[in-house]
Amino acid sequence: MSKVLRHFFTVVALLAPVTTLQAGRFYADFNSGEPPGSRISGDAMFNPGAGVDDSGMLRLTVPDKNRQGAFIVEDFDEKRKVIGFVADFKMLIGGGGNRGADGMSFNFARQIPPSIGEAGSETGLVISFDTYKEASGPPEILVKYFNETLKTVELAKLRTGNVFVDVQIKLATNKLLTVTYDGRLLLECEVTDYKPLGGAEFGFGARTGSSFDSHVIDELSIVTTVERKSGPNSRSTNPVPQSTTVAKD
Ligand SMILES: [Ca+2]
Repeated sequence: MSKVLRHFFTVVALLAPVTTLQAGRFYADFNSGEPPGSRISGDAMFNPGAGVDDSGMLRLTVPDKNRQGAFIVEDFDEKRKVIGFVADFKMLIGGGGNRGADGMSFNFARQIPPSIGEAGSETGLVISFDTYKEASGPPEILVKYFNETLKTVELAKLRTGNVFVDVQIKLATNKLLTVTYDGRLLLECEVTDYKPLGGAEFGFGARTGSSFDSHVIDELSIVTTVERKSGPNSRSTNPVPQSTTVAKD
């Protein structure tokens, strides 16, 4: 290739708008209180010594009546649009006797309100773990997007007793949402209307009523894939993975 041609292609590469992908990361083991870049509300608290391997943990509710707690991870992608994510965490729901309630929610949404409970926010994507159904029927996992239910999966058992189970919630960049619970793929759902959210938050909520449970989270990891439109000043046409640990305590 001649020098002139090489120069031409270099200029084209620098000027063309290119979508690149970067990954942000949030991690919290809750061993030393509130992680930077997060907030709690309601009855949520950090308990030392009661989590995985007797480490600290995040307790959204105690096993008592009429409790509500939330934990919000603030945007760690500088308002860039999130086109996919993988959230891994340990979850414990139990301690409320034969009929626990009401469950908890995982949210990726804008301006998550503090009282989301198990139903979740109406401003984005929600995976709801609804355990109250155990009183009159099987418990359910629901996928909702802007308050529209996209998928419901009934389970024989959703409460975990006094043990933590591994949960993974993944939104692939092709809009396929998967929920893996205790090593089993429980749910697949294509979120066809998903539009990449910028400036959104991740959050957990839980609630109890006349029936109740402990709702607990530990060892939370969230990795995002974000869209970035590079402009004329871009010097790279390749995806540039970048890991940013916002909180690791
Ligand atoms: Ca911990």
